Amino acid sequence: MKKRIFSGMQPTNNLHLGNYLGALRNWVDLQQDDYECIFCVVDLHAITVPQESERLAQATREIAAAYIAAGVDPEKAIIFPQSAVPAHSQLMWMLATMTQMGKLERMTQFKDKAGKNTERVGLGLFAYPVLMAADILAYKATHVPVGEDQKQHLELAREIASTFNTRYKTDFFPQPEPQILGAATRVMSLKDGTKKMSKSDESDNSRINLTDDAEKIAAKIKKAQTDAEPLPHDVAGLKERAGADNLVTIYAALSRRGKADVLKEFGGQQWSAFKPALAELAVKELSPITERMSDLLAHPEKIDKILRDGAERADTLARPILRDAMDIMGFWK
Ligand code: AQP
Repeated sequence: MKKRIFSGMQPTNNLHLGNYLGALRNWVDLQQDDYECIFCVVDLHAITVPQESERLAQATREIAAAYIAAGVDPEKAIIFPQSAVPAHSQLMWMLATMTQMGKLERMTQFKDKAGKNTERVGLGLFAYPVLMAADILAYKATHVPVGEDQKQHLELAREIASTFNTRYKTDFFPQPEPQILGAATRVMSLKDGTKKMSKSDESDNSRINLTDDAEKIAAKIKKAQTDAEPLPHDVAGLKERAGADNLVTIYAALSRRGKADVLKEFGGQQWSAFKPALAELAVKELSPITERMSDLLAHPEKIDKILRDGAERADTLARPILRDAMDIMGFWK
């Protein structure tokens, strides 16, 4: 059987360098003949925190445009909005009935996003990992390329698949394999090297957006957190220097080199020499994507067609899998 890849991004804000290096660029690399690729814009996940209804559809188009601009080929891969395929929500409910609350309570993303306010957050935020399991299992996806922050959710998806299989004495759902690839599996905030770069960070200076122009990218990198020491000569010298480690990691990932190799070139130099080199590299990689994105967004009807066709293709794959799962559980038909 052909390997089947599933992954997605939330239309919560513009995509940033972390989304790109941790996931999107790997999706593009994985588009090979022996993989069937399904890339979803996970709008049902986005509404686990409040979204403006006037913005949601356009944000969905923008994420789809970013996928295509980065190199996802809509002729080969399926690109679609999660809300357009009902199997995601239906399977989620079925799987929710066999997911323990205790396991969901241990999810670090829930704890981070809920903060101290766990009594008042919505059920959707709590159940987010079950929907993610349904997203993957609705296609019997075998591989899931994600950043490191999604590893815990993916482990839970594997457990949920096992619970279903054990409960119904079947091998119906495969165990989806995480693919955490590249040098930058967890890109950190430019303002605080101990915090993940995130779309929802209040400070725009904490991240490089795929829509930032060259000037903005250079300005953000210039302001990025480092320390008073010059760049070290080896990777061990980055220990306890989160901001420094982050910038070297980003450079390594963008240039597809190892960190040791980067430090061979820049070790002993000042940040004032390294930062412009990093900015130049980031602009070289991102500006063609930004340009293609704005060309694509000038024709929203073309993006809508890709999303509609994608939804149809995704529905054709997911519908029979959902029905089979319902048959295994014994539902009327
Ligand atoms: N900082 C990061 N470094 C590497 N990979 C990352 N990803 C996210 N942040 C980083 C990966 O990008 C994919 C899509 O993420 P998402 O849209 O589902 O949302 P998220 O993981 O919650 O990322 P954000 O940017 O922090 O969004 P918000 O602020 O809306 O929650 C995933 O594969 C993720 O691993």
